[in-house]
Amino acid sequence: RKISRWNSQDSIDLPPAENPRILITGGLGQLGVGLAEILRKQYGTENVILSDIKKPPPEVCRSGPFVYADVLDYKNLRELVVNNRITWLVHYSALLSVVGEANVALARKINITGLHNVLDLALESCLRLFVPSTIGAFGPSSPRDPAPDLCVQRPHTIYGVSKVHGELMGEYLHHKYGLDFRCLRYPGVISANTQPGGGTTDYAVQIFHDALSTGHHECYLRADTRLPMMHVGDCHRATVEFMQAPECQLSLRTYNIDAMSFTPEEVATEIRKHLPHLKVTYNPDSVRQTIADSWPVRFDDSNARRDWGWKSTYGLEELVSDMLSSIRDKRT
Ligand code: AKB
Repeated sequence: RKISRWNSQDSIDLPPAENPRILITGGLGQLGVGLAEILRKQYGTENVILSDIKKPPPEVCRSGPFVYADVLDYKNLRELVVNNRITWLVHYSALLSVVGEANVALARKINITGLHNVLDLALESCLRLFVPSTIGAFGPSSPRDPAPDLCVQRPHTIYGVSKVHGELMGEYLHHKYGLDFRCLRYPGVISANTQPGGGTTDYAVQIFHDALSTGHHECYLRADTRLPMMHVGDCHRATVEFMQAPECQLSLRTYNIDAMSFTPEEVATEIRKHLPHLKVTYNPDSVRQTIADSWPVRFDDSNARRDWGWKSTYGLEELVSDMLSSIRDKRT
């Protein structure tokens, strides 16, 4: 798409209106690289820029643009957005629940101050902004089975508090100034290729690696702790479909998305259908168990289904066979 300057014969290049230019913050966490891969297939490699404060591994460098971005540095972020003509921002920088409890001051800085920078920039530069929220945005006084989109949210972790703050700030700026803020509450996300970074649901990734290596998993949650979970493929698809949804279809700006709920015992039983010798011992850790006990056991995602057609594809059976075969493939 070319646009003529009114006073010159020159023309300047603009990205096609339907092709967003996307910046992903916190791109080297559990979700950034996979999401970038999908977005790059749809919108072109050069239109999706991954960023982080860490040095990327060579395969990430080979797969497309990567830049340094510190969400605490507003000028650095603004320069990236302006110089790269960014139109969508996916804000993945955050400290998760367990790491957050171990370092509250840092979690407050990254999850709240960093988010404020991103919100200001999105408003200033008219960006479509995606910020993930989580089952962790609920607390012991929320309805747990299922947790609806709109209900009491009084989380007891700094992670949850920062996520509720993000939901409310984004929605406020949407209502007051028209910011195109979009937020999905993710369940625990399970991926074979990337490690989660210090959350309460991490056991549900580790159990697969342990099942295939030592055959023994020591679980830090009780056997009957039920939590909402999702295969990373569903999580990426939900994010892309939600970002692409026309604004007129969105009756909310923050949606729950659901796929399945299981306990450690249930996932272990399903894994034993493939690996009968898996042994799981339970040694509940008080921090993680208390957090898990305050989170929903199931999500009500009927609004996402109705408004923009969300539908998960992986149940527990599909998740387990995919995880085992993907980890096996990576090991060979
Ligand atoms: C965590 O356990 O902290 C995260 C989450 C559910 O948001 N995986």
